[in-house]
Amino acid sequence: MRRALLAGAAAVLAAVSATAVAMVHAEAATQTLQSLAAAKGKYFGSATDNPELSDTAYTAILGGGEFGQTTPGNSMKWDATEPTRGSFSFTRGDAVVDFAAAHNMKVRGHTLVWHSQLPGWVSSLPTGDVQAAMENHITQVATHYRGKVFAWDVVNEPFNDDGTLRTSPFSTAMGVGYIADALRTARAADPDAKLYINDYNTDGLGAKSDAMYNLVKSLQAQGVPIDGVGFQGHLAIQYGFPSQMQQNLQRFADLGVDVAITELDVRMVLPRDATKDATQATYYSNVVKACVAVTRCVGVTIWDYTDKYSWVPNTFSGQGAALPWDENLAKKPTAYNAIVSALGGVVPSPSGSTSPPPASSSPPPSGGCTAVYQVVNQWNTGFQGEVSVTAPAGKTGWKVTLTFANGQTVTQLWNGSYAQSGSTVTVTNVSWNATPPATFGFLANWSGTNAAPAVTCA
Ligand code: 9MR
Repeated sequence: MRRALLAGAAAVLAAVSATAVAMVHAEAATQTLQSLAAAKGKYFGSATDNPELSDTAYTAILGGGEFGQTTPGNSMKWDATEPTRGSFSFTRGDAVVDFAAAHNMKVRGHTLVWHSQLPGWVSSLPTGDVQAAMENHITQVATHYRGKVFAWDVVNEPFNDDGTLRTSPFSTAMGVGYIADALRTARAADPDAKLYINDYNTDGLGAKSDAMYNLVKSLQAQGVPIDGVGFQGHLAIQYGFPSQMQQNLQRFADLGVDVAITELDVRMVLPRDATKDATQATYYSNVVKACVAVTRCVGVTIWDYTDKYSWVPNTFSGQGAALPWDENLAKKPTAYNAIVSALGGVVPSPSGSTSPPPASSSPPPSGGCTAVYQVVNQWNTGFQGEVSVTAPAGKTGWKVTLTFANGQTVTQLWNGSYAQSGSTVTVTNVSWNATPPATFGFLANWSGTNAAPAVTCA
């Protein structure tokens, strides 16, 4: 009798936990950064660039539902669009626009007037000719992309860090008035695009954001079209989090302009470790929460989503690891889950493993390791899976088998070597991750049903 009762209770518990697992699965399949942001009336985006668009593993994630917005990192800048005077090239920018259109992403245009990535011919113009060149550039580029971008960074980085006006061919020729002229010219070329000024180190309260604030007020007083202010959000954990970011965004919103986080990344001094990752995650969380808390914050864009294509290591020697996906296109659970939580989402718990993580007092699992499988992203015909391998200290070398029931086929796998034979995928460690904990990721095709595989670890 007692045995029968216990067996019955165990069956009920098993059914309840199976339901819980199924719920987490359903949640994980539909919840993306974009879907969470959209539920709050915002977008979540990633910058991209043309060389990356030929990397199919990269584009599978970029266009796979996590992001509802993109910004071309370089291809709409002056040196790309008008390398010689009057001769315009839109091929690379158009490629980004086409990718975005095919994957349900909106585009921020970046950028019309900037002191950097400016072709030599602009810098050598006589001052009397700069205004005409600037107006023509804005008119041609904004007209070409009319209806294709929802916003323009019309002017980029107009200030020095102390809040004084940055010297550029434009400020030299026209003084601060170049900003009003640029905005008016952009409005005439594309009356529907939201017109932004965008800068870095303006994320928190301080002299530089005060300068931006005063500029916006003064433009509004002159009747100049200004719809938004972009806060780039290039942060570094070693320099501290910007002071009172939410209050800063709010004071701009209170002027009646939109605000956006336009180029977010959070770099660190390499190498990565768990403590730095945790600090980075709080930065991501704080930025996203600040945007969520400000109604007029329209969205957050990370400055590409993967360390594979980050600008950081090329600019700051010894620094990097700034993005929520690593250089192998694997999600960093710490940063990613922090963003998910900040957007009000449920952090997916590992599920689908045949061997749940052992309690600290349990004996070592048979085979000496535990593998936890999860789907981190899924779209029409493909999905991205991730497996975490843990083991008691002392184990070197691991082998995970995944046996799929629905014909799933792995097309690419990172942080492991793999072979697929029929329904069974066998994955072994690579030289540098032989000692658990280790995580590998993969892309696979599916159709019909995408049930979690049976998992073993040895
Ligand atoms: O991501 C861009 C990188 O590929 C370029 O080499 C760099 C050149 O200046 O510009 C990067 O993007 C910048 C953006 O346009 C404006 N804000 C700072 C960004 C990082 O440098």
